[in-house]
Amino acid sequence: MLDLRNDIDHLREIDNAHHLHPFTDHKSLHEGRVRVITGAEGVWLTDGEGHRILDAMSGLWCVNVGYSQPSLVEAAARQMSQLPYYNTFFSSTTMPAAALSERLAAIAPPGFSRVFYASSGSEAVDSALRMARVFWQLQGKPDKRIIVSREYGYHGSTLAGASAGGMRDMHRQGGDLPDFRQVATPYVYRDAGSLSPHDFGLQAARSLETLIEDVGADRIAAFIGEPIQGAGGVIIPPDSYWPEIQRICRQHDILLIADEVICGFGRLGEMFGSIAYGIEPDLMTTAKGITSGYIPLSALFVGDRVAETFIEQGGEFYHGFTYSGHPVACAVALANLDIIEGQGLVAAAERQGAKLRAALARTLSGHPLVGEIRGRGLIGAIELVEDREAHRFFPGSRKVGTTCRDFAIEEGLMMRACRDTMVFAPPLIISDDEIGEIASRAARAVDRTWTNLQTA
Ligand code: PXG
Repeated sequence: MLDLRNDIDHLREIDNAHHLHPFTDHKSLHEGRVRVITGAEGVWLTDGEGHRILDAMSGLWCVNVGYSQPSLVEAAARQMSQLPYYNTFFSSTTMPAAALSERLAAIAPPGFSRVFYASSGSEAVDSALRMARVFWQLQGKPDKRIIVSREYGYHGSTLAGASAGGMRDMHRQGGDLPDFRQVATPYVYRDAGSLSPHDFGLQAARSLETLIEDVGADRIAAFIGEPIQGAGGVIIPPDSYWPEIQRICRQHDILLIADEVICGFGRLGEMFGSIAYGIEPDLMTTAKGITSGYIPLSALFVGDRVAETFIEQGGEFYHGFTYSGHPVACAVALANLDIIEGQGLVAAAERQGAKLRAALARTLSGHPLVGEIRGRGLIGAIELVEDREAHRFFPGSRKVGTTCRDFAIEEGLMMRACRDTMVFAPPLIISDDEIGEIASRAARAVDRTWTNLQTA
């Protein structure tokens, strides 16, 4: 085998020649230079040039326990040597799949006793949507098919996930199945205007009620939403929002799906976002933090009302994946939960998140480019704006967000730009010193963006 570790340029060449990347402008990647990541430790990445980059994004919002946890590696190796694969179809199970199910049921919010496995967040969402529709078929209401989601929602990249999401670019590229509708999102900074956050939260939730009046509750299967919207720009709802959504769903008998793919497993300072916001969903999709990204796994938590309907009524649910309940992935998830619980990482998310927001306030509040710094637990955002008084954003053509992201990476900080909203979600193991590093590096990136705008 070739040893590519010492030949990063060769690695770039073969990658360029043979690898099409996800969510990528292929033309510009081919004209530019792919970033090679060669290793990672704790919260730090190492790139092909030997630079150390503080990963304030936990990869893609997933490496909750950080990059160097030997117990996850050992759990995978042990399971691989004992039983590397067996499926959970045709009345079979494996030890890790059964044990993880019991463990997940124990930490789930009340009303959840069962899980359904897949390998990605998108598959968990797809499973939730199909389960919701079949649930209504079993209830004798086959016309309840429509899935309602929100502007800027992200629910994955399969046809169903893209259709459920609120990203128009994904709809335009074929993710536009019938029977999907979008309603407003509670984006306080952008839209509240003179309304109090409380009143604005109620108003945003009631866009669901308006849609129900329009299409009829007898055609709507489910509402899906992230407790805090992640990929859409860390949109944090006012406290009035979720109780009102819950009321509307209950009143009209619409299933409520909490998409916890980012919020789940400690990110918000509670084990699940639904606990943080007092949501009582019927279905809950999780992935990412369930194994801290060490190996693909997702779990759809199925509420008792839905699960018991399937169990009592019988009839095959024609749905599942080769890797549903993969024993190696489940074994890693168990080791991952040992760390999250054993090291108190849920409480750490709350504690370190507050410190991170305070540190960012010290280095960035009052900066002419910064409209707002917001967050909950270890997820947050910095709004870069043209006019702080009017909450006015720059025109997209100025590319302020991606400019700031590129400066941040040069400063050794991995952040992500959602439009001009800089978002972060570092590993839950982040130390006080590393929090200080995020704040000072982010401030340098924002300063350089500001200087760049003055001279452009
Ligand atoms: N739901 C939510 C809430 C997510 O954030 C998915 C579903 C889909 O998960 P999979 O495992 O199929 O990717 C996600 C994924 C980004 C980014 O750049 C966000 C995600 C994935 C990739 C990139 O913010 N979220």
